[in-house]
Amino acid sequence: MSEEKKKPDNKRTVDPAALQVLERNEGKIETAYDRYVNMQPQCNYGRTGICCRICLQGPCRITKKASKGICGAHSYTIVARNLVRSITGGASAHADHGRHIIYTLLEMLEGRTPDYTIEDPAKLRRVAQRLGLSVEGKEDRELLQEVLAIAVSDFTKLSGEPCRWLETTVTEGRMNKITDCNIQPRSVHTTIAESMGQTHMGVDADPVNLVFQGLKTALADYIGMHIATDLSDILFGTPKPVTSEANLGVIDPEMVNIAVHGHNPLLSEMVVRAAREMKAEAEAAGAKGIKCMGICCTGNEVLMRQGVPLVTNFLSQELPIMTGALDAMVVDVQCIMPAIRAVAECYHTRIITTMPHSKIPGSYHVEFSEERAMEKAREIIRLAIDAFKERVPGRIDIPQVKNKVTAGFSLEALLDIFAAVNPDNPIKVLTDAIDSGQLRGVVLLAGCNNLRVLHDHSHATVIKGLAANNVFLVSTGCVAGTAAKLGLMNAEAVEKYAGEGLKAFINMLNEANAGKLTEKLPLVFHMGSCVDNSRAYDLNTLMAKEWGIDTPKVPYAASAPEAMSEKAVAIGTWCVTLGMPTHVGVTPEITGSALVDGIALQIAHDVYGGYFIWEEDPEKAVEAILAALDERTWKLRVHRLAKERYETATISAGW
Ligand code: NFS
Ligand code: SF4
Repeated sequence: MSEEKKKPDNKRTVDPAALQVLERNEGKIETAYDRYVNMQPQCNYGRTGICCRICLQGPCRITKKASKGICGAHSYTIVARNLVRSITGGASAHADHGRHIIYTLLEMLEGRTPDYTIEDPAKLRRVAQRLGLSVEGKEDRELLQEVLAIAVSDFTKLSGEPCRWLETTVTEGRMNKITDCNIQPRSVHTTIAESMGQTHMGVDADPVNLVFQGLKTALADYIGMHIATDLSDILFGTPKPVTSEANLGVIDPEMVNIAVHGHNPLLSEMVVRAAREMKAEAEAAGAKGIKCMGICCTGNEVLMRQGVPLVTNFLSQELPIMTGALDAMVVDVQCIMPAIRAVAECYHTRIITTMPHSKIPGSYHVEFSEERAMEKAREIIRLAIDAFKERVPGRIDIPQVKNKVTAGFSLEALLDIFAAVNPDNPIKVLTDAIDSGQLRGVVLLAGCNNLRVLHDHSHATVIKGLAANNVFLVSTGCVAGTAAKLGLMNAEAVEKYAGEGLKAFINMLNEANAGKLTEKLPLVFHMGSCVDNSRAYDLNTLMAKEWGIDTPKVPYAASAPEAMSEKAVAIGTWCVTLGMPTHVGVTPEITGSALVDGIALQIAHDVYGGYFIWEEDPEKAVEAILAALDERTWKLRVHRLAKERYETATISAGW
C-alpha cells in the first residue's frame, strides 16, 4: 500500500472553503471528518441491515452459522423491519415539523401568538380550493380554521377515508393505485404508531407485508411534509426568486454573526426579523450590525423567503465555528450534530438550543415559545451580541470563498416564469421542451451529505453531468446547499455547465422574463427545504396532468447522491411509491436480504412504476438516471402515437 493510501483521509470534501478550514486545523479540533476515519471499519451486519435489536434477546446477527434470529426471524424479516422503522423515524421527524406549524396556527387563531400573521392570504385561498373548500365570501381566518381542521384530521383521524392532502395533490391514477394496494394511510400519526406496533418483536414476519406498511408510512411522510410546506407558505409567504450568497465567506468579521441551523421556519424567521430590528444594540457592542446566515434546511427556508445567505450544509456544520467569527449557532430540531458543542468549547461561539425535545448538554437553552416568539428571538440575539464581545481577534480566519445564489423557486414562482412564455398554460412550456427533445426530462436533486462518499463531490458530479445532458434540475435540502456553495446555482453556471438544449431553454425563459426578473435564472432551481420536496412532486403531478398520464410515465426522476437521514429514506420511498425512478448514491441498509432489495429495485417498478437505483459512483449514476428518463420519453412517444393511430381516448396506462 502506498504512503498516500495509508494516510487517513480526514479531509473528505470538494468544498474549497471547507477544505481550507480542515487544512488549517490539521486535526487539532476533532470534526466529523476525523470521527469518520476513527469509526472505520464499520460493522457490515449493520450496513446490510441484518442486525436485529428489536427485543432484549438481541442483538441477533445473521451469519453463515446462524441463519435466523433467536426468535426465528429470517434475514428478510429483520431487514424489512429495520427498513420500516427507518421510514417511520423519518416520517415522525417531518410530522414533528408539520404538527408544530399546525399548532402555532391554531394558537394564532385563538389570538395567543401575536408575532405571527397570515402572510400569504392568496396561498391560503389556493390551498383551501385545492382541498375542495368553498372560498367565496369567507374571511381569511374562517378559511384558515377550515384548512386547519383538515390538517388536524389528516394528522390524527382513525377512519379509513383518504387523507385530503394526499388525494388532492396526486393524480387520479396514483390515488387508485394507492387504494388498490391498500397502502392509503389513515392519518400521519396513526400510521407512524401502526408501524411501530407492526415491527415489534413477534408481530409481522412477512417481508412483503412489512414493506407495504413501509410504503404506507412513506405516504404519511408525504402528507406531513406537504402540510408543512403549505402552512409555512401561508404563515411566512410563498417563495419568489431572490438573490443571495453561499459558503463560509459570507461570515463577516465586522458583524455579529448568527447561524440558524435546523429545520423549522417558526424560529428562524423570528430570529431574522429580530436581527433586523436590533442593529443599534450590535453597534453599541462595537459591531457594524447583525448578520444572519443559515445551515441545513432552516437555512434553505430563510434563504428562499428572506434572501438570508447560506453559510454551509450538513456535513460541514462544525466548520463555521472554526472561523472564530461565528458568535452564535441557534438550533431547533434535526440534523444538528451534537459535536457542535465540543467545537464551540474551543471558541467564543455560543450554541443555543431552543426546543424542549432537542437539547445538547452544556449549551445555552432559550426555550422557544410561540406565544412570545419575538421576545425569545431578541433574547437569543442578545446572547450572540454578548459573545461578539468575547471574540479573540487572533483566532479569526475566514476562508474567502462564497458564490452568488439565485433561489426562491416555489412551484408558483416557476409557473410564473413559464407564464411569460405561455400565459394560458404555463406548465406546457416545460412539457413541450421535453416533447421536442430540447430537454431530456426533469430531475429532483434531494437529500443530505454522507461521509461514506466524498463531501459534495457526488452532488456536484451528478448536477454537472445531468446539466450537460440537458436535464432541467430542481433541488431541495443539502444538495441545494452544495449547488449554492459551489457556484452551481447562478446564471454563470448555466453558461459553464448547461448543454445546448438546457441553455437555450433557460435563455428563452430569461428573455421572456426580461424586466421582470432582477437576476438571470440559475442552472439548478432551488425549491426549498426537504419538506419542500412536496413542491417538487407537485411539479411532477402537474406535468402528468398536462400529458394526461400517470406519474410513472413522466420523464421525471429523483436523485439523492449523498443520502444520510431517516427522513431521506422516507422521502425516497414515497418518491418510488408515487412513480419516480429514484437514485440513491449511498446504498441503504437492505442488501442483507435479496428479497427486500429485489422489491426496492424491481418489484416496486412492476407495481408502482417507480423504483430505486443504487449507484455510489456519481458518473455511473448520471448514466443510469439519463437511461431512466430516456426510457420514459421513448415510451411516452410510442404510447402517444398508438393513441393517435387507434384513436383511443387515453394513453396506455401501462409502464
Ligand atoms: Ni433533509 Fe434537511 Fe440536510 Fe438531509 Fe438533514 S438538513 S431535512 S435530512 S442533512 S438534506
Ligand atoms: Fe433476535 Fe428476534 Fe429479538 Fe430480533 S426480535 S433481537 S431477531 S430474538
